[in-house]
Amino acid sequence: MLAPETKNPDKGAEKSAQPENVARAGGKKIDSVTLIYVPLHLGGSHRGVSMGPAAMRVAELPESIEALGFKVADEVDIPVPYSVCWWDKQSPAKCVPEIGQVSLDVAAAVEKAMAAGTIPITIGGDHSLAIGSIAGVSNYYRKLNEKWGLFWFDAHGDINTPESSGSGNVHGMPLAVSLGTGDKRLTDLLGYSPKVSPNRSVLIGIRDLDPPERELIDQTGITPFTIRDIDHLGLGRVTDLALGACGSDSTGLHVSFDIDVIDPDVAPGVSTPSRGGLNYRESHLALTLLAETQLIRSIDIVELNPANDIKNSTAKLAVELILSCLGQRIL
Ligand SMILES: [Mn+2]
Repeated sequence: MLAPETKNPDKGAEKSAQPENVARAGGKKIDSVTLIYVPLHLGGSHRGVSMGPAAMRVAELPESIEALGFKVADEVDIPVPYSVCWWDKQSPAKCVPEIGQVSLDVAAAVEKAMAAGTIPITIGGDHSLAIGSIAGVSNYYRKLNEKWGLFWFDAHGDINTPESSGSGNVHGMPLAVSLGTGDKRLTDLLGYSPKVSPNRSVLIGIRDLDPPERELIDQTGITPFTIRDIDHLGLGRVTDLALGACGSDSTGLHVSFDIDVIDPDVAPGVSTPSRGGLNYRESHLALTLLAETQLIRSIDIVELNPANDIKNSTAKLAVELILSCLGQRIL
């Protein structure tokens, strides 16, 4: 049996507590995160997602991050109106003014966290929160005049427009909004659009698309990797190809991870489950490979719905996935 690490002072002295595979800012290893909790349910018709942040706290997210060797520099709770909102005259999309306000708050918190040299981890809540987090990330790099890439993991395209969407739910539109297509009150947040270039954006794990979304993926020019591509090539190869598609000169990567990209047998606590998703190991592998690039600079983890979960198991998995993003290694 191997001796416990505490009985081997040499090993302890050589190894820092913090994993090596972490993002750097200006060549310096980042040693802290900011947790941004967004109990946003207005983008979909599933109120249970508003309990996501609480479930992540119950699953000991802050404690687990600190045990990995990071400081939790700050925990921010973004206020979300809990009233019912609906369509307005300007758009077939629902709750646009309310989501716009939450997006501004999220964008400000994310940008501030990055400027402070921490990794913002935005915890949902439904995927419409990515309109705000990506706006914040975009504004951060824009001021530095640096290039960055977007990794969007999802069972769905999230690339609907108000016109193509059957439901009007904004959580089916945030990728389109970030690429500059959709309700102007959302695309033009912070005064410019698009927030991210399609040439540096990839969509991974898709298997459940609305018919117009196929065309929209084609029109926007984002690089898609379907679940069929993952079956055929393996997730390792797909990740390599995706990194190539994001551009080798990117300073950082934003990971927007919708938990429904994972198979519902493994992650039942989501709003819109879709069979045939990533298995447990694949979901970790994707994030571990990205962590090894030392480029993950900001993270969203979204669509956790504790009302559908079994004994908080999906929240616990989401905590583990964040640790993989932060460079947790087996050896
Ligand atoms: Mn999504």
